[in-house]
Amino acid sequence: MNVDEQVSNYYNLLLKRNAGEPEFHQAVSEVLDSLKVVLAKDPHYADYGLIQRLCEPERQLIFRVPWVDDKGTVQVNRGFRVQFNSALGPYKGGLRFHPSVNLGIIKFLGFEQIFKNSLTGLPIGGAKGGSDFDPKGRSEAEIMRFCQSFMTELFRHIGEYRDVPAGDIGVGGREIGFLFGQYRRLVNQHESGVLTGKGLTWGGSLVRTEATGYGAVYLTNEMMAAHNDSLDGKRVIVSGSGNVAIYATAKAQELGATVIGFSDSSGWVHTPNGVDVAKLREIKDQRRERVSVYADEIKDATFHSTGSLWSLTADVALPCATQNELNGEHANMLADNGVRFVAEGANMPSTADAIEVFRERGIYFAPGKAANAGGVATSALEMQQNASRDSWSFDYTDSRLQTIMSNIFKSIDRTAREYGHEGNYVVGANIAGFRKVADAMLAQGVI
Ligand code: NDP
Ligand code: 2IT
Repeated sequence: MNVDEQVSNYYNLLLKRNAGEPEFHQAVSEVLDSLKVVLAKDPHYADYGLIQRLCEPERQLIFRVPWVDDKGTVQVNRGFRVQFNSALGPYKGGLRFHPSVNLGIIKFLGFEQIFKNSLTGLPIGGAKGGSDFDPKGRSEAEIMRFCQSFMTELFRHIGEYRDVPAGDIGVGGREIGFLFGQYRRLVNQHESGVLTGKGLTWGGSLVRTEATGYGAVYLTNEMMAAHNDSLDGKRVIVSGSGNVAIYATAKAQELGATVIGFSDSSGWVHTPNGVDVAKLREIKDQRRERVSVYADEIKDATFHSTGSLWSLTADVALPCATQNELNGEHANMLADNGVRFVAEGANMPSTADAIEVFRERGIYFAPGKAANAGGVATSALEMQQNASRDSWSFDYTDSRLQTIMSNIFKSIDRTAREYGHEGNYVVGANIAGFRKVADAMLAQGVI
């Protein structure tokens, strides 16, 4: 059997056993495609059912999350934690609270997390969790009661050496606080290493809040430098306006770029003269309002509820909102309007079609598992600080993050060349992430 047949057998079996989970299929399909060249060169990576084991989570938890809303009505949500792979270290990955969450989405995110965490070079396995709870329009008291109920089941499955959740869409510092409080109460221990993204006075790390956005821009800068370019003076499109988008915007502008647009699920804002980051933070982080409010309050900004953010003329695009937000048509618009570099702050924001267009049209593309790894890497730095009961300065932690992002770029660039796909950072990231996990799994036997 040749490698193509071998890989399509794995994939067809996966489709059959995981029906109705298109995002999970998409994430696995991209990785398996990249692995063909690895299996052709080193067939031992198919030994001992390695690929089948890699695609099957070690453990999948689904649980009921009942809570009482402000009107006294009982609400029932569904909670998930998919503990995908712990060959390199304790399970690690965020929690997402969004009405679209289902098992397939958590599996795609957990699967991506394995390779991302491997690329950081730090000892962390891959996991993801969350709930179909919709925080929009909920009071703070409702969010607290939901978090407490969610943790009342999750607590028995996590721990400093077992599984360390963090934030993702809909889960930021406030939610991590409510989750940590309930965990601490249930186990009667101040086990700070059980969650990351904590507040600075109770075990959190400086730079964790900024890390994903900053890291994505550090990696973009490395990728641009490798092609004799830089962010200085460039026009950048950033999608989303949450944690990742805000700090990607801040760092890109600090490095001399102008961020000319951002968005949320209600529409997008054109900011031809750049973004007032303090204002955006105030509107999104503190007031928790929609992006149109930014355009109401800032003179040069205009809000658009139709059309596409991706139609702006720019040099760089950083999708930082959610999966599959950028399709083939959008990718063509970007190419037509001058974009030469794309880096994914979000997880899998580009569809398979979009990635194909980037490749055909010569756009350099850094996939999420490399470009947004700065968040989880800084979570691992938070774990190091918790383990040593220490806290590091902002500058020291930021310099560690910069080194990690630089090493990730070097590793994906080198690996792409090694396998004959120079400049294809999708192949580079998938293979570099895979090899380390695969070697660990082979060394540890069939488990
Ligand atoms: P936030 O909840 O802070 O912000 C999410 C942003 O994306 C909001 O602007 C939101 O708009 C928008 N968005 C979410 N879902 C949709 C949707 N279905 N359609 C359109 N817009 C949407 O989340 P983060 O910034 O933390 O996460 C953004 C992305 O980055 C996600 O893909 C996440 O997995 C990824 N990521 C996050 C990391 C982290 O450390 N936080 C680390 C690595 C990756 P609205 O408010 O209207 O919903
Ligand atoms: O997708 C991600 O890498 C995250 N949401 C961050 C995970 C973490 O454990 O910090």
